[in-house]
Amino acid sequence: MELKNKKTLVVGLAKTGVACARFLASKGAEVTVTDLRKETQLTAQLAELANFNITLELERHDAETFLASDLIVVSPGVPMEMPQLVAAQSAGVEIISEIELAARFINAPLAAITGTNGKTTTTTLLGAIFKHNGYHTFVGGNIGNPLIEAAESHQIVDQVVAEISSFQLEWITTFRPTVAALLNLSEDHLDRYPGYQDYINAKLRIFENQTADDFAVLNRDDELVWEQAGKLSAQVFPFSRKMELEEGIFHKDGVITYRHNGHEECFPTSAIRLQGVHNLENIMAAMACALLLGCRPDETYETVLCFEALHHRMEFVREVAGVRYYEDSKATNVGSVQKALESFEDITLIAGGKDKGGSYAPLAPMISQRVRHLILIGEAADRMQLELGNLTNTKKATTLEEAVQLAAGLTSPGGTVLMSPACSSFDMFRDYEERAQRFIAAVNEL
Ligand code: UMA
Ligand code: ADP
Repeated sequence: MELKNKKTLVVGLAKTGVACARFLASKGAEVTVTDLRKETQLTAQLAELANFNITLELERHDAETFLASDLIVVSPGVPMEMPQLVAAQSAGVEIISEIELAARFINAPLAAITGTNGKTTTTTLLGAIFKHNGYHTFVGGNIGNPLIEAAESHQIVDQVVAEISSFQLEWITTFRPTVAALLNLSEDHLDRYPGYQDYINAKLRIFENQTADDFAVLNRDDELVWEQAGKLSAQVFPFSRKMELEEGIFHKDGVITYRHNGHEECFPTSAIRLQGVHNLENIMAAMACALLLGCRPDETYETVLCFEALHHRMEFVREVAGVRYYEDSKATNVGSVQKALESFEDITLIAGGKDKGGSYAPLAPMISQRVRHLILIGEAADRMQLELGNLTNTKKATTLEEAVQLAAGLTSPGGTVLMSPACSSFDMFRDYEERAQRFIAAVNEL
């Protein structure tokens, strides 16, 4: 792809925008960056671009600039239906996402991980497996560092592992992973998409440019995921916790078995540190990607055995007066909370936050069975109360600290206090990490 002297427009100036602007400028493109925020809110980003010749259009998105561009690169946080983008698309301007731009400049095999939950855990584990197998590995994407940094890097890269969100897939045209994994599907991001099917359709685009030379690693146990198997051009490689597979990777009687082209490898699970059935799925998906891309079984298994849970995903905080406190701040949708509730009994659940527009009703059976007290916080509290409030003893709290105090007073020894919000954090906190730290601090105060 030739970028020299091309009129390019980068929409959004946060992590993605900065990395894209830098990349495009270094390739000789004429770069304009536009963001709705003010200069004073963007000092850190602007400092990173100080050495580049870049035109800024801040506090606005000028339709004329969009129309006058040869190429527009869109940040994941920018909605597809923005009128300036729609007009530019109708006028025939090429519009791509950052992962599309990156993929055009990456020569190494690309393993791309998507799904509603488990992306970061699986991506991190897969990156660790490649590294332990001796590959120079770039790990990035939705996990935090833009994929374009893999293309920008002047170092050798043998394998690229990318966590991919639905937002990043919205503007792809040729993005083609050598191995693409779809971990699961459940409702999320309905504040961005008109309906659940639109969210699913965006996710499925990860397979759209694959051919029979590539692999699609699919969750055999997730009905919505498995429905796609017959529609894909890639070779389908299933993973399952529930059934034995002739071709694929599955868990049965404490052993993970990998079967591919008549070859079989077995890996006992008893010494694996990562707990929870959902993590078994993440492990199988990561192992499948690694082994399909040429990793050695021994090194792959060694990495899995050593791998510990990532922070803020069902993490144990402390035991106080016989009550165990867990924080699961990264559980920002119903699917992830469901897995957390499956992992404990006699639960006091602290949930709520910024509502993402989905239904909380799928949590009802687990709440009835396992949640003794439900404490609701944040903007979503009223809607959650309507949908779930008659199932168990339900209270509201105005702050997270108050919720922790309430939980401590209500929970009997032997019980578990779990913060697993089913919502994003932006109504009360900077991000899920700050929410986690505030919970930990409140528990430590007890
Ligand atoms: N902006 C505009 N106009 C708009 C909307 C936004 O100018 O109409 C500007 C904002 O003012 C802001 C910038 O765009 O300055 C924000 O861009 P961004 O939200 O794309 O932020 P980045 O820092 O570039 O982060 C993105 C991903 N963000 C989102 O998908 C919302 C990060 O995922 C990702 O780590 C990063 O790129 C690197 O690839 C975050 C995320 O929340 C963690 N992802 C969602 C999730 O995991 O659930 C999908
Ligand atoms: P993502 O990057 O997709 O958000 P994470 O690995 O960060 O995934 O985990 C986010 C939340 O989902 C955590 O609460 C975690 O316990 C839960 N989780 C992790 N893996 C799975 C899975 N395979 N299925 C359902 N929930 C999961």
